[in-house]
Amino acid sequence: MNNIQNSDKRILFIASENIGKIKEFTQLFPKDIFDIISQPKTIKINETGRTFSENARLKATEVANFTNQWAFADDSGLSVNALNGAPGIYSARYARNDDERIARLLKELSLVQDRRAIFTSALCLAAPAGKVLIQVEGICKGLITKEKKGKMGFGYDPIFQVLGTSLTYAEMNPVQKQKLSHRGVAFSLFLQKLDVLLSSNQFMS
Ligand code: ITT
Repeated sequence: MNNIQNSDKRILFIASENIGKIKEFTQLFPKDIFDIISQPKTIKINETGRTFSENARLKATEVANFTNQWAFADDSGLSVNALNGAPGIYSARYARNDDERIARLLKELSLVQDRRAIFTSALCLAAPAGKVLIQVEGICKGLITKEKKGKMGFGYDPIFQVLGTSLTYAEMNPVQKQKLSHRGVAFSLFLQKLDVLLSSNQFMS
């Protein structure tokens, strides 16, 4: 990562109300570049996009506009093969809370052999006033387990087993999850683009 002085640090709002995501991003972001702050509670964003990328863009630009600071958003979700990609962008709206979302998914798949699913994370960085500077997407392939396994993480973690491993996200420690997860993959692409941005004039404006 570029050599940036502390005095050049920018405030970065994480445009999210999801505590699990905010925790992961706080661990992922290089501490010397941004001071990370959670989205103001007064902002309510309607996720009207048709794709993960559109929704990430919407969240980042609205928070950047509102705060006149840098804003970063993640739109993510679980697309299940046997459900034609559902819940997909509606993953957060699939039921009222994590337990109910998991219960609904396991019920819908109770008689289904094909357990394949893909987790997607779309990330977006917007400059103050809302100009989009970075958009990337990462995925992780896996299988929906028949029951919950593991206690770590958040959301659908206990029922998403990463392809090529015997572990669900919830059985992985944060470092393991970062390495393999949709968000970890997207974030390493994001860091490559951020590095380029840091050397350009746009970061200083
Ligand atoms: P924000 O929009 O405020 O960021 P949200 O929870 O509504 O929070 P999304 O609209 O992106 O976020 O919905 C993502 C859904 O997928 C939500 O139910 C998450 O809990 C779940 N999810 C995303 N990443 C996950 C991960 O790494 N592990 C488990 N579940 C995840």
